[in-house]
Amino acid sequence: MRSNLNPILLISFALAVNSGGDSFCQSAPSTASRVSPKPLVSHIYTADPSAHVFNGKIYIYPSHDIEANVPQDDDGGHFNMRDYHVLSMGRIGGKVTDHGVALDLKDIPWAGRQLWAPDAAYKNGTYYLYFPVKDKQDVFRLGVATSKSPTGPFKAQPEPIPGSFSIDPAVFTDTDGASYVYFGGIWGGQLQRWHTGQYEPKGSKTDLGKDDQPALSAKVARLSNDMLRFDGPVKDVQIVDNAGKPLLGGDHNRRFFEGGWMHKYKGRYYFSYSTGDTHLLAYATSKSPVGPFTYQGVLMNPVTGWTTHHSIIEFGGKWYIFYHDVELSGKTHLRNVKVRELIRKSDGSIVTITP
Ligand code: FUB
Repeated sequence: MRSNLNPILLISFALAVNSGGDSFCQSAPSTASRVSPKPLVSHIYTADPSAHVFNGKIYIYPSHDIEANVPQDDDGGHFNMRDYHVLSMGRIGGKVTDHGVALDLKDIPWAGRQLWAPDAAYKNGTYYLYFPVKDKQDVFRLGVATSKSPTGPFKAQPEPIPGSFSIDPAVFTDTDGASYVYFGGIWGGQLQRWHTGQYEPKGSKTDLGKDDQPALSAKVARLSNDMLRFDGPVKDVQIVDNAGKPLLGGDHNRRFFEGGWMHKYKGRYYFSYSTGDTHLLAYATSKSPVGPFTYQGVLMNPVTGWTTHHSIIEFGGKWYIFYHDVELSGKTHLRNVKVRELIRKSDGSIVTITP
């Protein structure tokens, strides 16, 4: 994630028509509805919405954007968020409730600054809030906090998740009960600083590698039974093209940048993500939750604002995408969350949304 100001981006891109790997039968999706929904709330700025259905109700775990008057820099220093609020709604289009502060930076013993995009999960009577924040050495780590309520307040664990790094955790629980956390983000998300397996404090965008070499991958780790640790090694979320070749670092229209999300539809695993500097939400599919994933196409064209970040849920027999733009503020670090229906073709491929 970086700091460019709020362009309204019109970017042309190629939609993949796949014939190999995990592929769809139908041709590239057409463009979905052009009717733009309204922000879900306007009394605070919210972004990076991770939505879940708990007990028949929709809960949204967003970032809480604030004007912290931090100058923009290339590492996203102006995204200087300090707490999380949880939103809920009984139905799409219904009243949205803000449940207030669910976790505050000051109550995370190891945290330094910048509470970025969170996610949540539920297991055995406990709700888990996963979050990225820079530690006191200014290195992004993933933390976890727990509550007996989906709206918190959440109590943070005293230390980050051991072996965690970078940003944007997204937790997916499979139909067999196994939970996985997908994470990572390049540039301001520091993923490139871990390309040797150790943290390189002077790491920069040059560590992204060469344009003709495989792109940096998002990461995935299985979660332990208590949901508080990684259970096993951190693995690459490899994304390949329809010939089975890894996407390259120079393929900015298709390669992973940040904001990963996993959902399952008719037995197939859909890994979706932001392409960052090309401002697309793209997706890739696999027969396994840990991939490799075959690139399929674009979920959503660029929104207003530099960042684009989303989640996908099923509710009441329909599928929805939660995302953000900057309709309320016009500023790239003061965002607002929205929701709209996600339309699929009969083969499971997703119709591209143009916001
Ligand atoms: O909200 C801060 C960062 O902006 C998130 O972690 C990224 O995904 C981007 O949306």
